[in-house]
Amino acid sequence: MSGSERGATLLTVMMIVALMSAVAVGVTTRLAGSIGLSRAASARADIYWTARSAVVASDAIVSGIFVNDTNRWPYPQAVAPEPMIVPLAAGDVTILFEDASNCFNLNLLADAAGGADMSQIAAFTRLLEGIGVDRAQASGLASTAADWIDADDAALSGGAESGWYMDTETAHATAGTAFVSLSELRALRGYEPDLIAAILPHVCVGEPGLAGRLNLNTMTPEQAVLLPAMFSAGLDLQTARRLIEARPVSGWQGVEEFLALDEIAMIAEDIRSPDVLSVETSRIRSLMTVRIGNQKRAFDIVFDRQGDGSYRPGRLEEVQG
Ligand SMILES: [Ca+2]
Repeated sequence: MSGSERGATLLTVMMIVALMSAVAVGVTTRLAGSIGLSRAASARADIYWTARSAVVASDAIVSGIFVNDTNRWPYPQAVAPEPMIVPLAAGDVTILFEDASNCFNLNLLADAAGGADMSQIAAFTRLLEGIGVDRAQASGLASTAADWIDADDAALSGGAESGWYMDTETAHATAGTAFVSLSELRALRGYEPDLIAAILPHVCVGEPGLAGRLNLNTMTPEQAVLLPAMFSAGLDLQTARRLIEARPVSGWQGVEEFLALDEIAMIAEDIRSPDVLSVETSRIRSLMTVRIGNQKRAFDIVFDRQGDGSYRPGRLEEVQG
């Protein structure tokens, strides 16, 4: 795609947001008048419909442009300037794209048949240890998360199944199926608010069975905890952090270059999982902030890269606080 074509696509996308939003807002305003909705309720509806428009626009950008590029972050400013601000009649919407590849997909804790995946549970345990949870507790928390989505009713060692939750104040069952939202973590045994806050920057709810890959070139030192967790138990956190901090300015040209580093090459091959590494993007997050009148709300949607290189949108979620 040429530069002028990209510019045209971007313009189209901005038109989509502005037009769809104008139509939606027109509808809710009329609706509000006819059924007596308050002005505040009407603004809330306008914000929601504007966010939906922004999703359509984000999808158009991600599927129409990103796929045709090299898929290396950052994308050229002409394709996805950041942030992209679309003015609206009564406010504006800001769209910001981020590489969201660097996370542990909680839905890998159970396989396609609904069975708990012990190697992924071990990986999640290492991740929890990496953020400061002690080993015994980390193992139980990882099992608890696997029990939440696995198909059976038998609790893993240290885990918890419906029987345990039924006895709690807000009796509920485990999901028994893949996580739909990270907000579900609040319902899990032992997942206290402080712990969830520490975990959230490192986990994601990806498509079940879709093993997203880490992007070595966008990984921050804080995210380096994902390397001992997902790539190799033989790599310690301090070394992982140091390697990310010492990354070449223009990034590693390929995974091979990273694997050839002394600290990595010395790790036995049978305890390495190079398949989780990449220098490309596998997830893109679109953060959409909608401002209408004096109300402002933020939403996000994540696009997961499929085997054929295309990106599939996940679920629109409101970003809290
Ligand atoms: Ca279970």
